[in-house]
Amino acid sequence: MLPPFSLLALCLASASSPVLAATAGSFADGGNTLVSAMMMFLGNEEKVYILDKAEGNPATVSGHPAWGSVWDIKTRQATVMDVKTNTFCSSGMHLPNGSYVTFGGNSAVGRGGAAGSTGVWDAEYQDFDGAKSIRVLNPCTSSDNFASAQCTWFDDPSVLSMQKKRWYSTAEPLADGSIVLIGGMVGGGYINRNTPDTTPVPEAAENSYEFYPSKGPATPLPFLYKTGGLNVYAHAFLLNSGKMLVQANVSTMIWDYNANTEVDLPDMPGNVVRVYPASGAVAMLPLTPANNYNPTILFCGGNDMPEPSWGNYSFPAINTWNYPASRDCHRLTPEPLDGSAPAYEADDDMLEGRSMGQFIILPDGKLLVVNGAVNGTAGYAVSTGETFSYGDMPFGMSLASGPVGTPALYDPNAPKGRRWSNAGLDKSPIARMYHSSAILLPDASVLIAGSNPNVDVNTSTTFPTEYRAEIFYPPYFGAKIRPTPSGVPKTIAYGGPSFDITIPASCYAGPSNAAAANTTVVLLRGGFTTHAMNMGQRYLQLNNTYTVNQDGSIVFHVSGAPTPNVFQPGPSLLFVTVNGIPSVGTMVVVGSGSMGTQPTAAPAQLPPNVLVDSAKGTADGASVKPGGGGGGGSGPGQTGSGRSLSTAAIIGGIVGAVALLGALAALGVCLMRRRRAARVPAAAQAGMMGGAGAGEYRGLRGSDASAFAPLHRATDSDAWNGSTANLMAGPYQGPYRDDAMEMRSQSSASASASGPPPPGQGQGYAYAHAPGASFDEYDPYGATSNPSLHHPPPPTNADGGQGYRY
Ligand SMILES: [Cu+2]
Repeated sequence: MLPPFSLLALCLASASSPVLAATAGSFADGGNTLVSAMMMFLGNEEKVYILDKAEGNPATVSGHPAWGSVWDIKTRQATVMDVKTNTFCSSGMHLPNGSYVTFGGNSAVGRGGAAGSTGVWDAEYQDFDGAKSIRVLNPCTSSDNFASAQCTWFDDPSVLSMQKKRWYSTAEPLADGSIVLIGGMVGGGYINRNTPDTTPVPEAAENSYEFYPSKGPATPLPFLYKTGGLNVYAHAFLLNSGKMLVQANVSTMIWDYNANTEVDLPDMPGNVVRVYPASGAVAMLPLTPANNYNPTILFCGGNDMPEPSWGNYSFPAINTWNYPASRDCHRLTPEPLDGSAPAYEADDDMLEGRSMGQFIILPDGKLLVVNGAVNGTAGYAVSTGETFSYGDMPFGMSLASGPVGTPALYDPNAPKGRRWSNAGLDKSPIARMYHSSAILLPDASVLIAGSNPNVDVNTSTTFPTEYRAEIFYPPYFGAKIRPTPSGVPKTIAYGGPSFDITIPASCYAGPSNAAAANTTVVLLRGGFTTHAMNMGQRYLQLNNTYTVNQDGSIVFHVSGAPTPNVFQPGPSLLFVTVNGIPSVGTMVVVGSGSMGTQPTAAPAQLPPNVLVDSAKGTADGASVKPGGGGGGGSGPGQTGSGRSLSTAAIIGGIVGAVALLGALAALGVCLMRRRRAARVPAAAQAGMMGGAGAGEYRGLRGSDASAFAPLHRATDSDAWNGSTANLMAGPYQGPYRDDAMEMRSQSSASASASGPPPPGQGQGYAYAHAPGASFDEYDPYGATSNPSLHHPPPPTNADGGQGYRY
C-alpha cells in the first residue's frame, strides 16, 4: 500500500491542478479569442489555433484587423497571428507529421463584406483572395518564438494553391496521409444553386474533387451534381475498405475516389438534410475491438425543410427562424460485416432539435453535442423570400433562433431509448449560433468558442460576433483523481509489437481486476472544427490485454493501430480511461510521420491477462467516481467502491443554477450600412420559383439582396493561379510541403502586406526538389530546426519513440 502522499505524486489530483478542480457539467470562462472562432484545431498539448473570416475585428496584427489567433490552454489567453488570405469558411486537416493545413476560403473582402478594393486584395483589411489557398502551419509551443517564421502561417498562393476555388469544401484524410478535397462554392451563397435551379452552375458550384498533394487534375464528382444546392461541406468518412462514405442533401453514397465510381446508398430517412446550412451533428461512433473497428456514422439534427424552402445563393425562401430544427437521429453502418445491404437505422431522437449542433467524441466513448439552435439553419442573409428588408429581419442576419445552451451526452452503448441525457449539465448563457465551434482539449474538457451569424463584426445585434470562449467540463470532471499512465510512447505504429502502459494503484479504487477490465486505451483525434463539423474527428480504442500486479499497479499491453484506413496517419491524443475516468491526453503521432504508404505489420500476439484477486486500487473511492450526466452506465465492470455518496457524485448530480438565456426577445434590428451595388447573375435576379411554404415569389430583388459575396464579384481572377501547373505535375511531385518553414524558402513571391502582387507573379515558380525524388525524403522530425532537405536522424526519446517536436 502506498503512503498517502504518493497520491499527489503519482496522480493528477484536483488540489494540484486548478483545471481538474473544475465542476462536472459546468462551463467556465475560456477568455477572449480575439478573433471569432469560426475554425479551430488543437496544435499540440499547449495551443489551440483559431481562424476567423477576414473581418473588422478590433484586434489587429501587422496594421490590419486580425483573423487568426493562437489560444494557450494553460493561460486561456489568445495572441493574434497574421494570415494573408481570407480564411472565410475554409476546410482543414492535419498532416502526418502534425502540421495542419487549411484549404480555400472566400475572395478578398473589405468592410461589410464588400469586394476587396483591388479585387484580389483589400486595402483596409489587407486580406488576399483565399479561394484557392493552401495554408500550412507547424504548431509551436510556449518555448518557441511565435514571431519566428517557423511558427507562423505559410500562406502564399503563388507558391502553393489548389487547382480550383473552394469555399465550404470538405477535407478528409486518406490512408497515405494525403487529403481529398471535395466540392465547395466558387462564389458565395446560402446554398449552392441559383433560382431557378440551373444546377450545375459552372460559375458558382465547384462540383469537383482534388487531392493535396495533387494526384492529378481536379475531376468532376457526379454526386455533387446530383446533390446540387445542398452539397457543400459534405460529410465524408474514410471507410475500412479504403472507400469513402459521402453524404450531402438527402443522398448518400460510397465513393471509390481512385476510380471515381459511386455506389448509391439509401436516401436519408425523413429527408432530413444534415449538411450546411441544415448543419446536423454528424460523427463516426467509436471504433473498438468489440465492433471490429467497423465504422458507424451517427447523424443527428439538421433541418427537414421542404425542398423549395432552401432558396438559392442569396437567401432561403422562407423565414427559417420559424422552422424547427430536426431532433431526428439515424445511424448508418456503410460496410456491414455480415454482408447485408447498408441501411439507415432510426436512433433515439435528441432531447431537442438542433441545427448547428456538433459532436465532440469524449475519451469515455460518449458523444457530447454542443452549440446550435432549435429553429432555422446556418448561414446569414439580409432578407429571405418572405422578409424583404433587413430592418424586418427579427434576428438581424441570423437565419436561426433559439440557441440551445445545454449540451447533451449520447451513449452509443446504452440500450435504445436511453442513449441521450443532459442530467447534471449546465446551460451556457452564450448563444453559439452560426460560425461557432468546439474541440476536445488534452485534459478532456471541451473548448467552445465563436458564433457570428453576421457579414462582418456586429456586437449590437441579437446574435453578435462572439469572442468569449468557454470550457465545458464533462461529468468525469467529478473525479478528484485522474489516471496517470506512464510509458505512453510518442509514436504509434500500424500493427507490430505491442507497447506497455502502466497505471499506479493510487489512481483508481476498488478491485484491480475489475479496473483492468474496465480500462480503455484510446486514440482520439479532435479534428478541424468549423460549421458544426469536426473534419477528421475519430476515436479508436486500441486492443489490449493487461497484467495486474500484487501492488495494484496495472500494466496494459497495447497493440498498435489496426490500419491506416481505420485511423489515418497523423497527430492524435492518447487517453487511458479507467472506470470511465480519462487520463489527460498525450499527443502522439500515428504512423510514420511522413506522407506516403504507411508501414504496417501484423499485430504481435498480446500476452494473456494476468489477474490478482487480492489486488486493489488505493485511491479513496470517493475520489475517483465521476459525477452525474449520461444516461447509461459508464461501462462494463463499474467498480463497486462501496462509497456511492462521493463528493464527486454529489457535485455532478446537482443541477447547478441554470443560467437562463435572456435577450432573445430583444430584436437586434439595426440599420446596416448599405452595401455597394453588386452584380448579381441574371439567374438570381429572375427570382425564386414558387416554393412550398414560401408562397409566390414577390418580384425582383434589389442588387444588395445577398449578404454573401455575390457571384461574379472578384471571383474570376486567376491572379493566384501561379502554382497550378506544378500541382498538376503528378503524385507527390508537386510543391507539397508539410512544413511551413521549408516552404518559405520556396516562396520567392511572398504575399506582401503592402499590396497585392501583380497577376501572374509566381508563374515561373520551379520546385527545387530533385527530379524524381520522393516526398518520403522529407523528414518532419528534423525539419523545423533544419530546413535542409537532408536531415540528421531523429532523436530517440526514453520511450524509444522518435523525438517528435511539439
Ligand atoms: Cu460559413
